[in-house]
Amino acid sequence: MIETRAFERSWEPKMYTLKSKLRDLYRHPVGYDVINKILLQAGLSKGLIENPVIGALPLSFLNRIAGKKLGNGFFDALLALLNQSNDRLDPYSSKDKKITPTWWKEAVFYQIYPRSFMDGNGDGVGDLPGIISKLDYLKELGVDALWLSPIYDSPGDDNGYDIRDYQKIDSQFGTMEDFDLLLTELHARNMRLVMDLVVNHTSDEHHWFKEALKSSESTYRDYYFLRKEPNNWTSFFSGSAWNHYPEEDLWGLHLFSKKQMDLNWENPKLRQDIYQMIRWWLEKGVDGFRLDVINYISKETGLPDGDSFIGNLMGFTGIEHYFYGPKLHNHLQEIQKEAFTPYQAFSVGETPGIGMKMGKLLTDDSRGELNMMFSFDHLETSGHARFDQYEYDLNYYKSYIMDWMENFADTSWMSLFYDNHDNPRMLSKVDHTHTHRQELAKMLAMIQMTLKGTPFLYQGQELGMINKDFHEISNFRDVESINKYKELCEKMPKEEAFLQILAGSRDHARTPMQWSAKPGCGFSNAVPWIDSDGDELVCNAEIQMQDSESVLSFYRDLIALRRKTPALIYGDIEFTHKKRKDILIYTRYLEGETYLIICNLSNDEQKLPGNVPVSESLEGLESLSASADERKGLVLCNYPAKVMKSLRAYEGRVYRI
Ligand code: ISL
Repeated sequence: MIETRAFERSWEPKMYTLKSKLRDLYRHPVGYDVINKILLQAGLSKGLIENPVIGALPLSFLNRIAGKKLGNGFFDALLALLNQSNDRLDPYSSKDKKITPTWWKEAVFYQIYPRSFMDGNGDGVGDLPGIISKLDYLKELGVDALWLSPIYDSPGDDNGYDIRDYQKIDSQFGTMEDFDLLLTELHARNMRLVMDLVVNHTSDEHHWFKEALKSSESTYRDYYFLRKEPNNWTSFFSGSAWNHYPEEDLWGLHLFSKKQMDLNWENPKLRQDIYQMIRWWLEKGVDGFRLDVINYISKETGLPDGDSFIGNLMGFTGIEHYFYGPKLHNHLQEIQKEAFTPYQAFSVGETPGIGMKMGKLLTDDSRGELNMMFSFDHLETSGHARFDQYEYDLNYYKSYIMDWMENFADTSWMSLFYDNHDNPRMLSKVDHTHTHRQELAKMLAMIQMTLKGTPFLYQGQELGMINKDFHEISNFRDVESINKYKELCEKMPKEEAFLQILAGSRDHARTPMQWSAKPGCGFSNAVPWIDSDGDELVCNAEIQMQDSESVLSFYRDLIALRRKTPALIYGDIEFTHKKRKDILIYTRYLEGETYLIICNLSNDEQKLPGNVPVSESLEGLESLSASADERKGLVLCNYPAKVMKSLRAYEGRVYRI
């Protein structure tokens, strides 16, 4: 057990009304996160509520701060969320809590999008034999665990997130024998496997749904939301969230594509079927799961209409009725008890819309729900959404990370990521021109590997892969991009619609992994299912493996450093120069061992602050080619040549002090 600082904040359970003071609501974990989310979406500062005058105002005053008409629906929804929860646990009262060391806190995870990783059978689509052929590459990089995006039998409407049969491997990816071999090969290398668990919805081709549609007598009818009337909820993939089935004159709920039908978690039989399926995979030896949109599984009884203000603000109508539903905690505890705990399975929840304090309620050690969660609040800066064309300011990331590192506490453990299969590449968001591609890639890596939490890399990130130069809408494959383009074209000129898709498309992260400069990127001998744009000629694993200065080599060095340095894993973290724009400075320390990390978050040269905690150890750092002693503790830097007393564009340094 490792001693850590305690977090304390008093929080009194009570009933909330329109007259409740903003600061009281802000003390409630749900109130805190929801109010922050609104401020974030509206591009307003989070400090606002902490202002004593504003904090003393009643909830109804939010109308004026948000500058828009919130309406009764909004207040009802917020008050219902606050009053509904039996979340009377104050996650911040945990004095003297300690970190329990665990493999997944020490591990570096690597996400594979199987369709785009490596094609073993030459059909243009990645597969399991392809993955097996690259395990040594991953081992050498220092990866401890893989998270595989879905490989189950699927019609492929959302690239596998629409599952037809949970216990079958999709023939595009291989066979169950291939899967078993993958697992054996991973375990033989002392690596672990985390599968994607998609249980908010199934494909409309799943036999449960087909049966459900057949008759009102079917056991499966109640496995889904099949109703005579739709409500006003909208889908994440454009349009209404309801599809009409004329055979039975019924409407079916799908928060995602028309072929992804939401499951009704109120039904105990459905839940048991799911647990059985999970146990079946755990019996096979898989080590855990990433739980797709798991915070959406509990929907408010009766599926009431969504509020239009919230719908406009968030871009999706109805979300307040399921992003943190009434039975979410019960369901998670049940999954844990029925399926995960007996196998000591690892779990990380994908939880869009969940902020820091609600995240804590989902992951606190004492809750028995999830080990970790993915929050997404760092992926766009305040006031921006994924399809906006803007440059990401890393100062926002600095404030986000300081907040989480200081307040998430040690009985919860943070996941650290920039890229995944649902987002454009972080490198491109920050630097549209890619002028400092290598340095920025390395600096982001340095931050990710030295913060307190578990890093998740996404395939290609270790090479510094960037967004793709898509030219026309036919280049895109993603159902979300295609639907959204159609929707936007009804409201604006095609060119403008295209630019939005180009800014936010998930396909930027789904092009072939760039193994080599060969046609097909060394990913496939055939024409890949989605094109690359020629970037593989300058950025690929083959070149980078031979280059000790490459982004790949830098990742390898950083991962190795993290692995052998307990201070970088379990050590405390402390930020200095918090208000200093463009510079991020923090230390990690444990049992007398201290590391100092200094990063320039901008593309301009920055003077090193004079009062860096250990300024004497920075003196005389003239040459990186000098011996270790002469370098006085400089462990890693993303620039090869001279060390100067200022920081170059996106320069990052790790010192041992
Ligand atoms: O891309 C989004 C929609 O605008 C994200 O909100 C994303 O859909 C959300 O994070 C949920 O993602 C997960 O579930 C989806 C699937 O399409 C994504 O690939 C998956 O990561 C439905 O299963």
